[in-house]
Parts: sequence; structure tokens; C-alpha cells
Amino acid sequence: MTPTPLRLNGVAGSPYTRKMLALLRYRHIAYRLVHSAAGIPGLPVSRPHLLPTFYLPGADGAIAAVTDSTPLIRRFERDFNGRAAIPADPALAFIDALLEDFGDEWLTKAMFHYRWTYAADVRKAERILACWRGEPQDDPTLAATAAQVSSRQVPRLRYVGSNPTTGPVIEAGYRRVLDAMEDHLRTHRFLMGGRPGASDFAVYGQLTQLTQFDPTPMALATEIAPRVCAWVLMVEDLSGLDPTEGDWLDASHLPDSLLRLLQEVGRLYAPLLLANARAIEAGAAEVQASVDGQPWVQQAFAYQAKCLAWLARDHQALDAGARATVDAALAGTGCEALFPAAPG
Ligand SMILES: N[C@@H](CCC(=O)N[C@@H](CS)C(=O)NCC(=O)O)C(=O)O
Repeated sequence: MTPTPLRLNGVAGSPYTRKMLALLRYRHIAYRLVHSAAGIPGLPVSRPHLLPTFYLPGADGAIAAVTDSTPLIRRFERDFNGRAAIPADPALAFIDALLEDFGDEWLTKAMFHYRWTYAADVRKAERILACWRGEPQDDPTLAATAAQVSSRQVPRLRYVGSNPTTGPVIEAGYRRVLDAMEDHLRTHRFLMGGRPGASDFAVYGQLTQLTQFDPTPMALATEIAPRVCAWVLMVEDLSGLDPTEGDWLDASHLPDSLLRLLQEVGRLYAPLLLANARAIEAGAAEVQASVDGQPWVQQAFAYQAKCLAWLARDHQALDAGARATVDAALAGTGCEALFPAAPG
């Protein structure tokens, strides 16, 4: 069992930190957030150091630094009862996991693109992120830290595949995702229905930045997606929601608005996942793909190959009935290309 309160290191500008904080509040799991791990001697360091980092007992009982929100959500489902964030129905749980991955891995491209492309966004992010480095700083120090932050992050735009060719594809995708979510929220409280799933927390995490922090994507969201903006501020603290089993969507009758979002997964993310997996398998350093008819080039990521392998494994593990339900939901969304029928 994982003891409580859980200790984690994270900051407000990290979408994955926000994902996990909202999940912990919803699940009534006590936690202590540490803004700077550097100030606490004796804490183990994660390699690479990613946010959020949780400090949790390993198999040998020693405290280890643990990152990666997706498996952590599954670990906490096993360790803490009630208020589950993973749907009980395996078919819906699979759809939820696919949308969670899209939030974590594709929406973050939009977040990173807007933040480090536009002057007003860079100026806001570099100075405010620099203040989250731990110790108080005087003005010259803060100016120097801010310059360090942006000179580190701006060149990393190419890691997420953002460049003058893909920028318009990313921005048009962000707009369609907002439209699809706005439409969904006309009739539902959460992506997964009347209660949130892991996908809600993942999408929320990225949207805390896109709709509430970075000025360019925030202005667009304010204009075209008021429900989404309001939803983000609400999902931050769902401690008072009382979910019931009947609140989940029915995976065999997904609403059109959710199918619209799955179509964006198929259109924006599936080609990248497949091309990335091919590149990793071939030992290539670079991914070459086509998204929305535009060439897409980025560094290959072993992590995203793992994401696809996890999803493919979960798809394979579904019993025939659940798999048929999932496949029927995904048919025509473009996501079906991710899970080709096993031979034989
Ligand atoms: N897949 C990880 C991603 C975590 C992650 O990428 N965190 C970012 C901040 S939001 C980070 O710490 N990046 C390292 C850096 O910027 O040096 C998760 O789900 O937790």
C-alpha cells in the first residue's frame, strides 16, 4: 500500500502536475505538494527529472522518485479505493486511455507550440516560470533566470515538431479540439459522461495552460469555447462531486460529440504515433509523417513508441465483446489504424 499523504514535487506551469493534483483532489487522496525539491535534502532524484515527481516506496520499501502520470494513475487506482478515475467497463476504459494519451502527448504539442512561438506568450512564460525555481530572486536575477528559461525552451520547439510548416496544422487542430469539446460540454459534464475519467484529467492538465495561462491560445478559447474555459476551472477541484457507477458513458452508444474528438485523435495524433513507432523500430533518429496533408518532421521518441505499445497491448487484452465495442466506436475515426486486427 502507498502511504498517505503522498509527497510530490511539481509546479503550477506543468500540465502533468496539474493533471495529478486534480486527480488527487477528486479521489480524496491526501498529498503534500513541494514546489522545489532542491530545498529538501535527502529526496531521491528522478532521471530524467520530470514534473511531477512523486516520492513513493519501492518494492524494497525505500523511497524512490517516480514520474509518469499515466502509470501512476493506475497505481493509485489499485492502492486507493473508491471514486475511481478509470471506468469499470473495459471498453470505456480503453477509450478513456486513448483520449488520455492524446491529451498528454498531442495537446502538449499545442501547449508548447503557442508558449514558445509567440512573443507575448514567451514573455509571460519565461518570467513567470522563472519565479517557480524555488528561492526568491531580485530583479536582475529574475531577468537572468527568465532568459535562461526561454533560451532553453525555444530551441526545444523542434522536439515537439513545431515549426513554420506544422504551426498552422497544430493551431487548426487546437481550434477543432476546442470546438469538439465545447460541443460535448453542451450535453455532458465530462469527457467520460457524468463523472471524470483519466482522459478528463489529462486534457484538463494541458488546458490549464492553453486556456488559462498562455495569452494566445487563451484568447482563442475565451472567444470560441466558454464552456471549456469554465470546465477547466471546475475540474481543478472535484472533491465535492459524488460520482455513481451510472454516471459513466455507455461505450456502445458514445455521443457524436465524443466521436468528433476521437476523429481529431485519428487525424492529428494517429499518423504521428504510427510514424514514430516505425522510426523507433528502424532505429531512425527522425520521424517523417504527414498530418493534414502537411509534412511533419520531428525527433523520434522512445516514450511515444511505448505509449502506442501500451495501448496496443490493452486493445489485445480486451475480451472479444469489449474489443468489438471499442472497434465499432473507433471505426471511421482514423484511430482504427492504430489497432490493426491480429493476424489469424
Ligand atoms: N509523461 C510524463 C511527462 C512529464 C513531463 O514531460 N513533464 C515536463 C514538465 S510539464 C518536464 O518535467 N519536462 C522536463 C524539463 O522541462 O526539463 C507524465 O505524464 O508525467
